[in-house]
Amino acid sequence: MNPDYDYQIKIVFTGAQQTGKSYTLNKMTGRNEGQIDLYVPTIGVDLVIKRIQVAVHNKIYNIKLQLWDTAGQERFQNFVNVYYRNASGIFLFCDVCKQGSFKKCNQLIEQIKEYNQEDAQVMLVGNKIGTERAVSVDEMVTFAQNQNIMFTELNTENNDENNILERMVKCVIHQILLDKENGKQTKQGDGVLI
Ligand SMILES: Nc1nc2c(ncn2[C@@H]2O[C@H](COP(=O)(O)OP(=O)(O)OP(=O)(O)O)[C@@H](O)[C@H]2O)c(=O)[nH]1
Ligand SMILES: [Mg+2]
Repeated sequence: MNPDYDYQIKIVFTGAQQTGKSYTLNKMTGRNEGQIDLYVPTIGVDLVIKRIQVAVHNKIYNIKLQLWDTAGQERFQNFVNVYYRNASGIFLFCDVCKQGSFKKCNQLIEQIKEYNQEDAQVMLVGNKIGTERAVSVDEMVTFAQNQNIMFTELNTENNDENNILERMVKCVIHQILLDKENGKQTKQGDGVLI
């Protein structure tokens, strides 16, 4: 039976605790509607499926997204690392009000490099803008440039979360198409990435 999607894409949300990973994912997917502001620490990982359509080079793609929400608490770190495997996209969250959460990105990016062999598209997300900030845009831009990853600031009050998701998915599809063009037999090139 043919699947009802063109690509299945795994995207992981990572970052220090309370950086707003689950909050953002809830807004993207409608999960836990009504209790979205409550802080309930993620225990281990959660999986949410979302289907979207995106246009790349004038073609519409049906995408099945596996969105993996991971725990930021240190005690889960080893457990979480395993989930970077086979991911095509990784959101690396930082709370712009907390320097500690930005420092943690140094550690997390090394773990991503170690556990993700697929060269996932990584996007640093400066979250909670609009509150008193402790991390400057310059610091985050420099980090993103040095690590050769994407960068965005996120204002969920403007419903920006779906824009960053679409941007991520488009980047992943571009990479899949590029790999195909170059005859690179990646898992992505097979059309299904789990
Ligand atoms: N002001 C503000 N608060 C936010 C924003 N995003 C999340 N929060 C709040 O931050 C707290 C933590 O959010 P979570 O999304 O649960 O944090 P998390 O990163 O999933 O944390 P762990 O699961 O422990 O790793 C919650 O109380 C949210 O309401 C934001 O953009 N602005
Ligand atoms: Mg969480």
